[in-house]
Amino acid sequence: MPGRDWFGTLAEWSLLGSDAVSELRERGFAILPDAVPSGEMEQLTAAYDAAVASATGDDVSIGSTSTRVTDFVNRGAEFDRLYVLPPLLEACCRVIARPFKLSTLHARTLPPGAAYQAWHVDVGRHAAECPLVGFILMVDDFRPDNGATRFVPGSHRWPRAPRDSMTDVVAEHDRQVLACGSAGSLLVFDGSTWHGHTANVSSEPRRSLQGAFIPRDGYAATDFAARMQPETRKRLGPLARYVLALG
Ligand SMILES: O=C(O)CCC(=O)C(=O)O
Repeated sequence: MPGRDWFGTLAEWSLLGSDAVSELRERGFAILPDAVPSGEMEQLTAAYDAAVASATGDDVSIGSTSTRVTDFVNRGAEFDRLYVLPPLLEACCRVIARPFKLSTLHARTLPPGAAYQAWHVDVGRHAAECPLVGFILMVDDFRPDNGATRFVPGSHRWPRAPRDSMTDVVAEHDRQVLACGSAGSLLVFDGSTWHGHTANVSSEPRRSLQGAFIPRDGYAATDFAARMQPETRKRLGPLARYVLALG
């Protein structure tokens, strides 16, 4: 028996709101406040800290401006809803416009003192993984002083990536805007939009959960089938199984 046509089902959803739809289309990104209600953030933040603290080995990468911990599909039930949030999946339908799957879900913490990240796009224009939808759940408020993500609105339609267009890839761009929001807000963006985090000059870390969706025939950066833990598998509903491209 053929599986359910999840893409067809999701493509009929209309939960994003017209402002977010037009921001995503015209600017290349949108901020969805309260994607996780404020009353649930304390528990999610505690789960984030515990998961990051217990991660080991190759799952942890300490970069020059942030620390990343991979695979939040398998780090607790608190994170299960993040990659099946209906407005996020609707954004995927709109931007990717064909069946898609999750490619990554990780934590990214910017410590105090983190420098600007270079302007970049998340996918090459001709890659099988394009279009890509990126998302960032703000675990802390994103503010101008703690490293809020910056974007160049409309740059998702530009033919060239920042490194092919700028001599200084951390310099301010005259059209840049900061994506600020309260903890629990979800930043959704077309991965071809120029972006990067700003500097964290505050005294606290800026925590976030980030991921990407790609066309279903693209190469996922995380092999969720191979990493799947039995306790995670037991929790997955049919939509999560579709999104994770599990057989
Ligand atoms: O953490 C952020 O604000 C952006 C991170 C990002 O764009 C990336 O790591 O590719």
